[in-house]
Amino acid sequence: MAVLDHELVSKLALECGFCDCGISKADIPDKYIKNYESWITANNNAGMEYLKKNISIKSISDITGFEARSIISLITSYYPDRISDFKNFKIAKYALGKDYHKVLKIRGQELIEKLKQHYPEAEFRFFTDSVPLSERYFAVQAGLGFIGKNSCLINPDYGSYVFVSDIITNLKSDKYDITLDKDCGSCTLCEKSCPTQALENVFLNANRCIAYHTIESRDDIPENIATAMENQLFGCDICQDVCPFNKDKKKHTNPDFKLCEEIENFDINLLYNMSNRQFLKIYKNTVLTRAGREKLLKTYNIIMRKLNNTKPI
Ligand code: B12
Ligand code: SF4
Ligand code: SF4
Repeated sequence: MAVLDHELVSKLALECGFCDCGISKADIPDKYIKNYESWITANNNAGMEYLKKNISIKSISDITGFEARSIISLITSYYPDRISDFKNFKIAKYALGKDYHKVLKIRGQELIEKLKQHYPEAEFRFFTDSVPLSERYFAVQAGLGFIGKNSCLINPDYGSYVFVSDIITNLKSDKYDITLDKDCGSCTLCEKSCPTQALENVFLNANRCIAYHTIESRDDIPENIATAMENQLFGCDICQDVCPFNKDKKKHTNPDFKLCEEIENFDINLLYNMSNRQFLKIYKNTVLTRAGREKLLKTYNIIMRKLNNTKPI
């Protein structure tokens, strides 16, 4: 059976618009399972029940249906060219460009097509947020960065404002990357800056995380979080903005992650007189649809309440 040529794979990945690429063996070691299990056992997943099923994944081949031998990890910087200046609220940087799931899927498929030209018999499966695996873990194993105390993957060149995606294959590689010998040292800026104290010992407690409450959670934002949060309408970047590893980093060259028109023209007041269906149509190419119109309006209500110093209704 053919063997992946690491140099060739990296070259093709860059051609498809990914910023960096590393290759690791497709193993799920005990360390991974222990980390993951202890995170779930402590209920850090909050209402994201689907994350519990990741515990049962003991082998990557169970997901792919073919024998998984290597994982090609890919990172893509999304630091935008400009930050939109909304008057009363903030939208996290990862949401300022086009929906990364769609953008990266197209790039991933393009990369697979190119790989197929060199390895026609091989199996490849691309994913980004679409299979029950911890993508940061594989990026660390592939030498693309380390996990900071803000729980993000930090790449030495691009910082932490990077998306992670992967291609699983049944091929072995002529070279496997080694993990980087880097860590946060004695810095604890992110832990201290998190307004809701969601970070402890490299792990994030989603019950306390503003990103969870403004994007994923289907429930109302609890009063203790609403009181502590600042003006985050969708997502939160505080623990990354304060990170020294994000200072003076390479800016991205990804037109798809530039501030997109829909976000640049985003006017929260227009959402009041729009149906959910109209909202989904207008914002279909952005990740704002993950929260939806009603959640955005509820969060905005909290932000305005704080701004005007009024009590909850
Ligand atoms: C659920 C989820 C969330 C949840 C929970 C976040 C969390 N920290 O777990 C919420 C909604 C809060 C969230 C928020 C955000 N998310 Co999110 N999210 C995910 C998702 C779907 C699963 C993450 C998961 O499994 N968490 C459970 C924990 C246990 O797993 P983990 O964090 O991956 O941790 C593993 C490693 O860190 C490892 N580990 C820990 N320490 C060490 C040390 C060593 C040496 C090694 C080898 C490994 C290791 O152990 C764990 C596995 O066992 C991933 C996509 C995916 N499938 O991976 C995106 C993902 C993590 N999110 C992403 C992004 C961009 C965000 C936000 C920045 C969005 C925003 N601006 O609001 C924030 C960041 C918040 C933060 N500080 O982490 C990116 C992260 C990119 C990066 N550079 O790290 C991902 C990878 C999506 C992607 N495809 O790019 N997210
Ligand atoms: S994303 Fe915001 S709320 Fe969540 S851990 Fe980071 S600073 Fe805290
Ligand atoms: S702010 Fe400091 S502790 Fe937090 S991730 Fe960055 S370097 Fe690590």
